[in-house]
Formats: sequence, C-alpha cells, structure tokens
Amino acid sequence: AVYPRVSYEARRPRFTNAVATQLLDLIIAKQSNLCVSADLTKAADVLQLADQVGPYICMLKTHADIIEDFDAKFVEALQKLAEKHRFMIFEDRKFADIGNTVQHQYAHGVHKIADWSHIVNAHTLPGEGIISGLKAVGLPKQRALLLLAQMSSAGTLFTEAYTQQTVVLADKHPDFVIGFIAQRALPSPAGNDYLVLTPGVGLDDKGDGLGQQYRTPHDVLVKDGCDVIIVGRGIYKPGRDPVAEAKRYQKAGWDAYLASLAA
Ligand code: S5P
Repeated sequence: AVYPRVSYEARRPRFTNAVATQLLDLIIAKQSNLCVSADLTKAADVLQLADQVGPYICMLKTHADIIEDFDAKFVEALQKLAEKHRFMIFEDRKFADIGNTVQHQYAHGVHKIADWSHIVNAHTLPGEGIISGLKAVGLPKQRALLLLAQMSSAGTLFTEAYTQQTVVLADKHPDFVIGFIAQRALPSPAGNDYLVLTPGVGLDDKGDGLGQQYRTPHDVLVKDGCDVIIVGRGIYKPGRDPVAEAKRYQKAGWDAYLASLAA
C-alpha cells in the first residue's frame, strides 16, 4: 500500500491526548471507524438518529448552529446517548477567526461548545493563534482539536503547500491537535501520529449537486490511508433506513480497515 497501515491498537500509545486514546479504545471495542454526521435541523431528530445509529458508531458529528431548537436540554440528552452507546461527540464548528475570537466562540454564546463537545475542528488560515486560543480553553477540559487540511468539495482552494503547512502547525501542538479532516493520510515531519477523519464518503451517490464529492470507504481507508469515515446523507437521507445504513457503513469501514492491514 502507498500508506502502510499500523493497527489502531499499535497507534494508541503514540497519543498523549486523552480524547485520542479514548476514541481509539471505542473504535477497537466497537469495531467501528464510522462517524455519523447528524446534519438535521430539529433537536429531536438529531437525538433520534443518535439513538438509532449509536451502537454502530465511534463518533457523532454535529452542526449545533443548524439546530433550530438547540438548548441545554438537547445537550444533556445528547451526552446521555453518548454514554449509553459509547460514542464521542464532534461539533463540526470549523473555527476560522483570530485566537481571541475563537476562544469566545468555543466557550461562550448560545452553544458553549467546549462544555459538551469532545472534539472540534478549525481552519489554519488565520495562523497558529487559532490553535493556541482554542487550546487554552479546550485542553483544561480534556478536549481535542482537528485541523482542516483538505476538503472533499469540488474546486477547493486548498493547495498541497497549505496542507503541508497545516501538518507543521499541528506538530507545534500535538498535545491538543489529534488529527486532521483530510482526504488521505498525512505523515508528520516531526514523527507525530495523527488521526485522519474523512468526509465525502458514500456508497450510493457520487455527489449532491452542490460540490460534495463522495468516495467509498475502500477508497479512503485502503487507497488513501485514512482512519475514520464520516457519513451523513448516506445514512439519514429520506427513504434510507438509518439503522440498516449505519450497520452497512460500519461493516464497509471495518472490512476496509482489515483489508488495509493485510495490504
Ligand atoms: O471537507 C469536508 C469537511 C467536512 S467536516 N467536507 C464535508 O462534507 N464536511 C462535513 O461532512 C460537512 O459539513 C457535512 O456535515 C458532512 C458530510 O455530509 P454528507 O451528507 O455529504 O455525507
């Protein structure tokens, strides 16, 4: 394989951040590298989906700012489901401002993301301050950060140099940055290990008419060495059975992981 696969077990001791080791433990215990993206606009619908797919996932990804009736009760219910089914919560906030501003966006406002989301993500466009700012809020609460190093959409402005610079920025904060949102494995010049979470995964569709591009679990795990597949509409699109689809993607993701180990 182009990207030699090391097992989740063997990589676990390489991480110092508790969220990363917890996530790897869940992946191994549940045999699931599936993150479901619950992009629904009603709190009850997000909670229902989380309860349905919970047994089959390692992580649930949210967009808190699209939930019309977001409140503290929703957060409490989501946390209960995360404990019941044992999955991590990833608020896909994609911070992109200066350090001081993202600190407020992370800790305060309506969503108080740092209080409930194990993992958040950020663009590196503003420079290192965005990581330092988020880390000052998140690390004391035992949280973790993913950096956007690539995107799945057509015509992204990400360049190879930007992607590489993002890895270099991660290498300055390996205690808080546990990985990337990217489309392939990204080796670190400093020798750190990072988890690569990959959106734009679908078994039935090629795109969505708005630039999203889908590849299969096999493509991203075997060919491109990624670690976690992020699947949204492939699982909850109207007409699809979320439980059946979650099981299907869990199996596809795990089979691809096993295939990549053997490759
Ligand atoms: O490059 C990216 C990064 C992200 S986080 N491409 C993406 O699609 N995402 C997110 O993954 C996006 O915001 C959405 O929540 C999810 C993909 O959803 P799907 O329905 O297309 O599977």
